[in-house]
Amino acid sequence: MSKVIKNGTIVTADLTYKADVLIEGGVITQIGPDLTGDEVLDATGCYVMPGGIDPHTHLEMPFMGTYSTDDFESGTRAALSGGTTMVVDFALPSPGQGLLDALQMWDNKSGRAACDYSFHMAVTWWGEQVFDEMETVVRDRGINTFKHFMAYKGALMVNDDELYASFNRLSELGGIAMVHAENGDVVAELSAKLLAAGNTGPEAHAYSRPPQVEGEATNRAIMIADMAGVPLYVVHTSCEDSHEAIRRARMQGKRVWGEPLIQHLTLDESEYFNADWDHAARRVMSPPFRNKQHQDSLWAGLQSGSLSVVATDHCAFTTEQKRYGVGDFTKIPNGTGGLEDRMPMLWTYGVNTGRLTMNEFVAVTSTNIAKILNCYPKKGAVLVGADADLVVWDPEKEKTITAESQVSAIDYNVFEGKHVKGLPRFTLTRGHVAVHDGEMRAQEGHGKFVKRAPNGSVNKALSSWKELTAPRPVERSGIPATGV
Ligand code: DUC
Ligand code: ZN
Ligand code: ZN
Ligand code: ZN
Repeated sequence: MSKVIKNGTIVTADLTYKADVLIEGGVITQIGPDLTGDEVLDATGCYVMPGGIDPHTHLEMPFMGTYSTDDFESGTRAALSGGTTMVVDFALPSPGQGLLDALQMWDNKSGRAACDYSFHMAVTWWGEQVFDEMETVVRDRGINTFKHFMAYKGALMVNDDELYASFNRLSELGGIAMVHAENGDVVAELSAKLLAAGNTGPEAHAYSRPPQVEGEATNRAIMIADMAGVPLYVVHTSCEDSHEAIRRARMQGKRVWGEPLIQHLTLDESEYFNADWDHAARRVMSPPFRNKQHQDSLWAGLQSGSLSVVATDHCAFTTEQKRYGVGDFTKIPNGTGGLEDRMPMLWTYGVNTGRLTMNEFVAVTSTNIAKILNCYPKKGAVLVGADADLVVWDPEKEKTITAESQVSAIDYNVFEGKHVKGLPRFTLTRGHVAVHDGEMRAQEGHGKFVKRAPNGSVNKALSSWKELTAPRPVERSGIPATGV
């Protein structure tokens, strides 16, 4: 049965024009005037855009002694309700666990997804098994992105020797390195010092992770990536210190991307200071919320193109889980939600304020990341042949965000009380109408895994540094017979 989206205005990362969209077998088969189909979806007054892609989620993730509460069922339903049609989650081996073993665990969980999804692989330790399995993950399993935690010392963190080894391996395989860039050694020192001085509350979490720890780690990751010759994607860029490093690297011709979160763009550090314990703890995430100057830097980055993608790092814990950290802020599970609010919040605070054009909105919520992750134009496009992952966006539809009305399974929402204008009329996942005017018709298990191929020779063109400093043996005479 075919469907046609009629009377809408198509908005892509580069074009805005009036046309209908015909969908058959889950893909777009025609774009043009006066199309007909078995079922008509009326898009009068709406924009027809590529569905959102959230490249940074942690669904049902084992972390800090518990599991994040939104799983692939509630998480992908939440995504669809807000116009997001694909999520990319992190398969996370525990230290010592094989990559393929971890991937099996994520395969099992993700069977319930209502929208399409992909995985990034995390490298949480280093050894021959990881080195070997990386090739299988890239070549056979369709995963070309590998995340490294430079923080969470004693748990997920990898050191510089491990980063350098992994980045080199990725360079060989055509993969992309990703980093959670915070200096984990310094965070551990600052945390211990704060606790020893009696600072046990959630605000101490922010003091333990100042912008400098992020700026330092981002710079270090960029330099190591450059030496290894691998493209680098910096997740959750939250501050000018990190953004500045990314901006400079891009100006130097390095393949480096930065990803601000909708939370960091719209919420600031006052959430930790002018509030009760639960309010502050519910907003504990790493990196923490920053001040307004850092926020301005992130918006400027989206406008100028030095930052490329808006994500959520959706990692939702209930209030009860957050209370594991009463008396010790280091035990508050790190993470906030945002999957269903990312698109309406960015539209409201970006497009409606004049900070972003509609085309820029599409670029940073969908098209840019589809290109970076090598799934464009299957995803992130309104083109004939692309998957019909679409959102019919009603710029006049409004609501106030509340935990009570949200899809996410937790008991609060960090955007509680925010008024948004701009919401989906329809969200389609491969042609299936999952949301119609707030009514959920998402189907558990509808989602499919999206395979992504490695990059070709592009990795080698990163910078000329490697060529210029390649080891050259020097022929010399007059070598002394003995050393000192
Ligand atoms: N930061 C969070 O806040 N939660 C999940 C992992 C991370 O890096
Ligand atoms: Zn992270
Ligand atoms: Zn994360
Ligand atoms: Zn279906």
